[in-house]
Amino acid sequence: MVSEASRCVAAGGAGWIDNTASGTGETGIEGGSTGRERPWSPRASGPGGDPDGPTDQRERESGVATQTRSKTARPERYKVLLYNDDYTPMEFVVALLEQIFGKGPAAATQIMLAIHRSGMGVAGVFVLEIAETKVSAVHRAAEERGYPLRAGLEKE
Ligand code: TYC
Repeated sequence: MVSEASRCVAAGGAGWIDNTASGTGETGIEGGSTGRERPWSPRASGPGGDPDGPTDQRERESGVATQTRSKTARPERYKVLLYNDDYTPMEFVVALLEQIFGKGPAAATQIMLAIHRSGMGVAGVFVLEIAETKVSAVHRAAEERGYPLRAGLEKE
């Protein structure tokens, strides 16, 4: 899922830009004020100007009427789960939590023991592509050594 973090918005009347300087050339975008344009329109000029003010395209071209949306899209995140088994050595799981998931020795040991006792545990939380890469890394490392350790994903 991808969505824009920001977009162009109309400067007119939004109240977040100092309109008093607009239309006088003080914006530094366009000089040649005729005094006829709406005060918030840095590009409208003279009798031929659009009385309705700037279009989105104008705002985009002016490069000034942008605003960061307060509502930012948050990518979905996924838990990477590790499952217990009877054969994978504890030290291997701890090393893997340190190397693949960036845990410190104490946290890695705690997570490993929680998995050992409860059957499953969360190794980390990531956006989907990273989570999938972590799962693959776990499976590859375990298979290289002939251990049956399994990892999986769960949407947060
Ligand atoms: N149960 C394993 C043992 O006793 C250790 C282990 C912990 C295995 C966590 C997998 O995800 C795991 N050697």
